[in-house]
Amino acid sequence: MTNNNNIENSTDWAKQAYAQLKQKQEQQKQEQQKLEQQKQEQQKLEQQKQEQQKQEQQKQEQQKQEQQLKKNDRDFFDDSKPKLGKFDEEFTWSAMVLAAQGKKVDQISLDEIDWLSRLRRGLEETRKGFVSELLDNLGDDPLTPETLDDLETLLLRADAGINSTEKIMNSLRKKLNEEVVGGEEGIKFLKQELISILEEPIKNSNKTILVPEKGKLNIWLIVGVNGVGKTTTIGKLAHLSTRSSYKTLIAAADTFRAAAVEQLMIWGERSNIDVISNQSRNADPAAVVFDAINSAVNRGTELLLVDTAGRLQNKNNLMDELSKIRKIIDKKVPNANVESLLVLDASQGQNGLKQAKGFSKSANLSGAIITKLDGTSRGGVSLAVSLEVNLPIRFIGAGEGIRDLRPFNSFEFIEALLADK
Ligand SMILES: Nc1nc2c(ncn2[C@@H]2O[C@H](COP(=O)(O)OP(=O)(O)OP(=O)(O)O)[C@@H](O)[C@H]2O)c(=O)[nH]1
Ligand SMILES: [Mg+2]
Repeated sequence: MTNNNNIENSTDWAKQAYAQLKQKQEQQKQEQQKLEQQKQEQQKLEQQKQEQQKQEQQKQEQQKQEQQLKKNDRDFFDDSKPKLGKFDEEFTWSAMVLAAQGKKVDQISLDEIDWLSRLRRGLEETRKGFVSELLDNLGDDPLTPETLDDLETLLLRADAGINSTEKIMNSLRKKLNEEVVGGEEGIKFLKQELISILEEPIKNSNKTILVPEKGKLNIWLIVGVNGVGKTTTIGKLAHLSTRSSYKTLIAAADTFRAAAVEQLMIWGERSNIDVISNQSRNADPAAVVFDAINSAVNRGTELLLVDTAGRLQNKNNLMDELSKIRKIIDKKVPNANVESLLVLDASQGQNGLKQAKGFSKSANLSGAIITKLDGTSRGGVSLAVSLEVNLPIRFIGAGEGIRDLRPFNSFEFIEALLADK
């Protein structure tokens, strides 16, 4: 009986255990099925997502291509983008000049080649009247006192000024007294002398090249008599500045000439830069600068370019106006880096030099910008500015386009000036 009971009990237990096992297995199966289902759903979702992403990518790719096509069209007409010139004589020359400065091929940008070609073309007039004749006279023969006399005349004709010419001639005569100087060597020596004149004030300023200090307010006052190219230069500088990622702002402090603000607005628009102005007639220029400084400080501007009048009722007014502007700047933002840059029109030759002397007395100048080097035969005036007014040349302009201005480089300049040799 006891045994039977035991057997019955054990079969019950076995039955129960079996039933439980079955139930558990069923549960596991269901859970597995559920998991499988979830997994499948997830995979499906993943696939859908991938498909969507792929479609999105394709769409973006297509849009990019369309934009690029449109951009290519725009660039073709847009003068602000460099275009690859022909592999002509100019191109080779530009590459040579850059290589002579130690730049490797992969460091030379299209922009640089493009500029050097244009600079060379710009200086063509000066070169024709000066170098070509000089080279005709020199030939490959050694220098003689007579060829030096010719050189003297040519330097004066290119508006290098009496003092620079004399300095160069003295060095050449000294060299000639010491040794026989061949034609080619003479040109090399001449180039070195010319470069050293241009480099002297640059060296004295302790700044090889003028660049705004990042993360700080730099204010560049652009001054000069009327028509020399101040406003155009501001337009070109603004372009250079934004392209170099400086936060830039323009102050229209020429309130004397009616159309000045409008002209500046157009330049501002070209580079997407705001122009602070006061449209009312004969507004106070110093007040415009005051407002512009406020905006500059609020916006974290890094370069504020100030356009000034080239002509007022009389010359004293002009100088007074400039010193008033300067005082406001010094008082309001004493820690800003301030540059007072005199714009000189190369085609005015020695006349421009007189202006430089006049301004340097009262406008606290720190540098010069030579414009209109294209189409003048008086590019030599740059030498006179460096030697006689002791102003470092900071930029040169050779054309009316937005890209026709570059930081001054004496080596490039002299190579472009004496480009035939
Ligand atoms: N060829 C050439 N023309 C230039 C250059 N820079 C300026 N100009 C032209 O010179 C003329 C006068 O230029 P502006 O920039 O208005 O001169 P500005 O000094 O601001 O003149 P004011 O405001 O009247 O004092 C314009 O026709 C410019 O296009 C240059 O580098 N080359
Ligand atoms: Mg102007």
